[in-house]
This record gives sequence, C-alpha cells and structure tokens, in this order.
Amino acid sequence: MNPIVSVFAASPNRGRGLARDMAVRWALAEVGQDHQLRLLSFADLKTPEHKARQSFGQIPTFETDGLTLFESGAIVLHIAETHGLLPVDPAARARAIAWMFAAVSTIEPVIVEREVAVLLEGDKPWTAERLPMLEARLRQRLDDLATWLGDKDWLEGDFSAGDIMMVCVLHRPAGALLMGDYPVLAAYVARAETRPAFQTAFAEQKTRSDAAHG
Ligand code: GTB
Repeated sequence: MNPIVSVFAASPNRGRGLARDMAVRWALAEVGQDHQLRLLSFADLKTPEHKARQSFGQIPTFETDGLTLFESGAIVLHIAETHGLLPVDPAARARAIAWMFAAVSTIEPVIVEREVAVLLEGDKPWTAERLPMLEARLRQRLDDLATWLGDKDWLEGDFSAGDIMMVCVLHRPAGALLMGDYPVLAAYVARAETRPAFQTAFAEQKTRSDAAHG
C-alpha cells in the first residue's frame, strides 16, 4: 500500500509550499515513493477521526502499513530511515539527524517569534521595541548557520533529510526576507530548489492549491 499523507484540501498558503506537508512531499519525492493524499478541510482537522491521527488536529500525517505518524520532522525522519535519505556512517547519520532538530528547535523558533510579533502582535505598544531584538536574535542564528555551511553544498556531507528540514524552515517568510543578506544561505536554498524532487513536490502542492482556489 502506498502511504497516505494528509494535507489541506485548500492550503491557506496558496501553493507557496509553506505548509508542513511540503517537507514530507519533498522527502517522498527524493526517495521516489508514490503516495496518496487525504484532503482535509479545517473542519475535518478537528474531528475525532483526524485527532486520532494527529492529537492537535493538524496536517500533515502519514499512514503506512501499521503506522500512523504525525509531526513533519518525525515523518521525514521515518522516510529517511526507511529509504536511505541519511548517511550510512553512524556518526554522520547522527549529525544529519541533529541538523533536522536544529532546523525545528534552533532556527525555526527565532523565525516564528519574529513572524508572531509582526502578524499577531503588530498592533501592541511593545512590538516596535521588541522587533530589533527579535531580528538580532534571528540574524545571530543565520550568521552561525552560514558560518557552518561556508563552502559546503549541504549541512552534513551529501544531501540529507537535515537539508530538507532546514530549507523548509528557511523558506518561512521571516527567514526568506533576510536571504538577500546571507549569500551563503541564499545559494544553499537555491541549490535545494533546483533538485528535481523539490520541484516535483512544489509543483504537486501548487497544482492542488490552484485546483482548490481556482
Ligand atoms: N509541528 C507540527 C508539524 O511539523 O507537523 C506543526 C503542524 C502544523 O503547524 N500544521 C498546520 C495546521 O495543520 C499547517 S502547516 N494548522 C491547522 C491548525 O492548527 O488548526 C503550518 C502553516 C499553515 C499555513 C501557512 N501559510 O498559510 O503560509 C504556513 C504554515
């Protein structure tokens, strides 16, 4: 049975590849694994049926023989472990997995903090004062990431699941906005975007979104 991935029936990001199924679709395309989609409305997400798959009522989920998995990072890790999207050498493999965690627990929080400040707290009196501090924190992380990457193509040897998670995080608007200031990171993201699997996954989610939104 091909795995089933649950995604938005009509993604609010309108095909820009920002919803979290993008990393899962990309990983599946990298390993050449066909899959089916479970298309869900916002109302569907909060049903007991979907919450049995994803306790928080979110996408994506991943169903394959005997396993229902949630959390995009855990799904990508599972695909990577079962299909060889991680280094074979145990030490390099552990480090590639560390980069998956770094993407979601070291880089993404500073990006999200800045997004929340602008989108949800933009009208609060303290926001103008907080923004420079949040931007400085974000820039510190991006500086350090760019220093690590240096002239490497990928985070840890060959392309891996760590790069999928990191590039998806850098695509988030607050990260993408700053790429012009980080040529090393911009080149890294561009390199990832030229991968056929990225383009396949991106086109698939865009086609779905275009069909839903007209
Ligand atoms: N940590 C979880 C994971 O990585 O799987 C987070 C999953 C998550 O945030 N899912 C979101 C969701 O289902 C969709 S992707 N939200 C519905 C809900 O919580 O009720 C996040 C997302 C949504 C929309 C945009 N956008 O419009 O640009 C971008 C990202």
